[in-house]
Amino acid sequence: MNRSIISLSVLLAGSLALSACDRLPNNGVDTGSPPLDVGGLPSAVPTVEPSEMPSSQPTNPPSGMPSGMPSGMPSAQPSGMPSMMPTGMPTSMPSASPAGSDGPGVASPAPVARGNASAGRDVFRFETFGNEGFWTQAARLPEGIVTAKLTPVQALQAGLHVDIEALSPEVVAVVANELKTDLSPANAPTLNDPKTTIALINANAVIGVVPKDTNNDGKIDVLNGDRVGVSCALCHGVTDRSAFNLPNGGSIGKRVDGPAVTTINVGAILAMAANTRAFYPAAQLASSGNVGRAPSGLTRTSTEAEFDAYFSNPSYYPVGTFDDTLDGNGNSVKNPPLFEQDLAAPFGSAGEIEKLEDFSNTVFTALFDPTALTTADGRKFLQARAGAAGTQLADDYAFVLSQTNVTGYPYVTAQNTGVVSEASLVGRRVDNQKLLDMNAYLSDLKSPAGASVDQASADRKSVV
Ligand code: HEC
Ligand SMILES: [Ca+2]
Ligand SMILES: [Ca+2]
Ligand SMILES: [Ca+2]
Repeated sequence: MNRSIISLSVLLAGSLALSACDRLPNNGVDTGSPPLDVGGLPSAVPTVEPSEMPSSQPTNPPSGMPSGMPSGMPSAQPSGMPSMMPTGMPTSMPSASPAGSDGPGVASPAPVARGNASAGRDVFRFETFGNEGFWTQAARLPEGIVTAKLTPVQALQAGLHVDIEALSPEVVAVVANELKTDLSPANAPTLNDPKTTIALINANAVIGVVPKDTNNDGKIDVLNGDRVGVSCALCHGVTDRSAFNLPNGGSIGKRVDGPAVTTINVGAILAMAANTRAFYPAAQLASSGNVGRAPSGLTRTSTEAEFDAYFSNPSYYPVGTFDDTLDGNGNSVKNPPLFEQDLAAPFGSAGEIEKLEDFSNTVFTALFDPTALTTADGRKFLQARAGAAGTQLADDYAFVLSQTNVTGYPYVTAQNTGVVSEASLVGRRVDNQKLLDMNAYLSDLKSPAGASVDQASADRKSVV
């Protein structure tokens, strides 16, 4: 994800170049405006951003979300985007591979700094650093879930996973009985009752959707004063599917951390929020040159319904993907697994982040609370990466937040470092010990067993 933040200028620059020189026919956003000032960008190095290559293309069919989404495979990523090397590349960029190795050219990548792995498990599963402020006050996801009357069956269809160990024995018994049925409302009333969804969230059973006792009364009730945030587990954690598995959807069972969450419909979940416009920088925007899978980009005056239509359309925002570039380009990419992080440095698809804790910090301080882009240091970051276009993005986003009555941001509890660097990309840094604890946990995650193969065939050295 950090890849994306880091390469924000790359993407913005690419899209601006597109809008200025290469305007696509029929994109519906040709305003005839003069090319935007991209002064101050690093000089162009014609190279392809690996993470934007079609390898990020989703392969999952759309899940059965109840909103009548169009079916069919999502279209490919926009091709031919020009790209530039961002400034401030880490010093550990791969150079020549060591002799005799076809591995990365980093001879001795920095070992992952380790804290306490068991504390890190809780950070991975439950830590929000206060992002429930963004998800509840700004994006208003719980309000949207109530309005949509989201049932547990629909939540599973959206690809959410349920931690059975968070449920009481009584609830498990009821659910187990209903899971034996055809899940119709007549035969599975509890699993078709929107109140059950809220109860599951209150029980902290929906993986990656984290309730917090915001009003400090010792109880969790997200309909009465408590807020809901998100954690890393949302896109990097599933279950063992021991109680239930919905093909192309979610599951119920014991938590399994690390596998890619390939069937979650992040776009549909973002659309369900009552104020989806709070995700403005993560949408496909006309002002960024309308780069993305949709025929036209959104603007700062687009309606909630228009934002919902973009995010909930799996042809535009494919199932199993997340747009981790806050750049106005509609370029969501596949959720990856998180195994063998100790071997994976440098991090991100394009390998531009040297330290895992820096990667995680960017997720917490920017992706889980994009309002940070409107702060002085958030603007400094955008400006450094994309010049005037970055400032325009921040201005437009602040306008959208004000139009939708969002105040009191940014929400995440972090130290203002006063420095815009890889360690605090938008000038903010969350508790470092927790980041190191999660480093240890992620580094220790065991990858799943491989497929069973015929050993004789596997041992045969010759290539047919
Ligand atoms: C909403 C979905 C989502 C959430 C939540 C999420 N991620 Fe990711 N993560 C992604 C996607 C998509 C990518 C791939 C981005 C890319 O190509 O760089 C990714 C990439 C990564 C990578 C890079 C893997 C590699 O091979 O280098 C790491 C590490 C990572 N995430 C850790 C985290 C951590 C830690 C958190 C919580 C702070 C988190 N993620 C939360 C979707 C998510
Ligand atoms: Ca409470
Ligand atoms: Ca919405
Ligand atoms: Ca983007």
